[in-house]
Amino acid sequence: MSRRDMLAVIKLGGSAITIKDEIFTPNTRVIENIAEQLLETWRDGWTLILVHGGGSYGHPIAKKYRVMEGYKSPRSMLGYLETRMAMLKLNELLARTFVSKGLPVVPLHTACISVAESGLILNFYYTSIETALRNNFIPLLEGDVVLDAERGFSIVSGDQVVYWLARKFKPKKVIFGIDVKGIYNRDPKKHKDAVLLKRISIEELRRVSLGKAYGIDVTGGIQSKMEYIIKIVEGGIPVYVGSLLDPRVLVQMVRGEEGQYTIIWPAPRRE
Ligand code: IP8
Repeated sequence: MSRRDMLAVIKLGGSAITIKDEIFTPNTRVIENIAEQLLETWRDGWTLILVHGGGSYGHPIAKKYRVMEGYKSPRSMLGYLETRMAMLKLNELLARTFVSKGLPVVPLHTACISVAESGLILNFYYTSIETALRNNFIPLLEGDVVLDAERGFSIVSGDQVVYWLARKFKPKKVIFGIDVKGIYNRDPKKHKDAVLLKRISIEELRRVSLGKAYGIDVTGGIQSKMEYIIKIVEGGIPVYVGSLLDPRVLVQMVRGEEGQYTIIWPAPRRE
């Protein structure tokens, strides 16, 4: 079996791993549970690449200093650094929890292995990730503030990072862990009768909604997430979307077991 057959790229959404409206507050219970679930999949033999979002660490600081607009003044440089430090803090917290549970994660900060142009990744230094994988580490990347050839610096979402990783490594599956059960026929945060769609095509995905981003989101929230999901599925890779607040769904998604989550399946290829 090739590495690709057991490779999963997993996004750990900021709204699940942090308390989104309380600045610098991790959701410790959820993070510990994620570590336990990841350990089970690791023991099953899965190769993992992890990417986490900003939640109440990166987003409020980036918004305060308008970091997404790039370099404007020396104060904006301070904003870049503050945001970077906030993301480092969250990344370290995750790494320490994961390592304490026995997962050999290696933080590979997106800011150090990529350069952007107008907010879009231009170069990605994959060699670090390849070398980490070859040595049985679990790379841990993040949505980050990245040096930008046009704007000085800009924010690259974890979803964009996941897309680049999927393009390069062609994993068996990409998983987006979020704070709702998956993709619904209507916005579940507004409509009580919204129905979870368990298996859908890209065409159906284009017609439905994950619900509006909750709290501060400087990287385009749900709309931008949908666009990256569509691009990944168009590349022939199934995307799983499910809740990290549920204690078992992450394991179920990695193993492909029955559960309450959504799979967006690529169209069968015509030879
Ligand atoms: O939460 C954004 O990553 P995301 C990271 O995946 C920063 O959109 C720096 C706000």
